[in-house]
Amino acid sequence: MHFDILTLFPEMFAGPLTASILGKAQKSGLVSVDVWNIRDHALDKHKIVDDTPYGGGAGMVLKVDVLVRAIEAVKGDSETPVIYLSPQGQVFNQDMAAQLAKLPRLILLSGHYEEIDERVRQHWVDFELSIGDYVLTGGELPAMVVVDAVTRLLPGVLGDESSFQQDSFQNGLLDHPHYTRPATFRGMNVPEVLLSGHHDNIARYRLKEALRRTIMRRPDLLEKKDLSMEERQLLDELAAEFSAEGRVNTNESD
Ligand code: 9WO
Repeated sequence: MHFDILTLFPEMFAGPLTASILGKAQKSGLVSVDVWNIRDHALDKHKIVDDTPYGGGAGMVLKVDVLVRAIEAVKGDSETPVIYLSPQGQVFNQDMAAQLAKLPRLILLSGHYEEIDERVRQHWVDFELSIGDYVLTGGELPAMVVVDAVTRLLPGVLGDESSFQQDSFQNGLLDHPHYTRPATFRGMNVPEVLLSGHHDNIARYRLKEALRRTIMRRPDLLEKKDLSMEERQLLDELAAEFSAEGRVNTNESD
């Protein structure tokens, strides 16, 4: 997988892309990233990339000619999709990350402070993605979020033990609780079942706790999900627990 990132602040990308898993994935050749400076495509002697908006108003607008030169220089005659990171895009999620991970190459366009000329959006941008409903100073951090979310899905990037967890999120539930030693800390115990070595019971406990978390914190995720027989049964058990609690959550595990 190859990412081309177009930005006015290439230096913002140095740390996050070279550290940890993203750094390793690049070293091992599973992913490559080129960061390009949009300003290199400004042709005047002051390297101007923006101008005042037609119709007046606050802010500046990134110039169509500069942006199109930058996009065309990177894209060449390839069919690589151009993704613009903006609060006005479709909200990015795990399913989109999985779709993007199937592609050989992506061009990510980050604006900074200013909006882009609408003609770029209409004729050169294929998808507009938002990472959530808030405004940042630019699309650089969102571009890094997309690179991170997509890269970890590429075969070979994560170890084998992690792929189960990925399945667990991709089955549309929040993750179950995790514990490690000691089994007792200041009187707080790890749930018995996790110490039992009984793998079926452990899997069932984890699925139930994943369902509990999802229903308590993100009921919207459950509404979208197709439930298995086991999941329906566990949800019935949880509903019985909730009514026994008289709608007050006294469960120790949450
Ligand atoms: C800047 C500005 C200045 C004066 C008046 C109005 C203004 N609006 C903006 C503005 O919205 N700037 C954005 C900054 C332009 C596009 C790039 N920027 C951006 C991207 N902020 N937040 C994102 C973003 C991208 C993806 N997901 C979440 C947030």
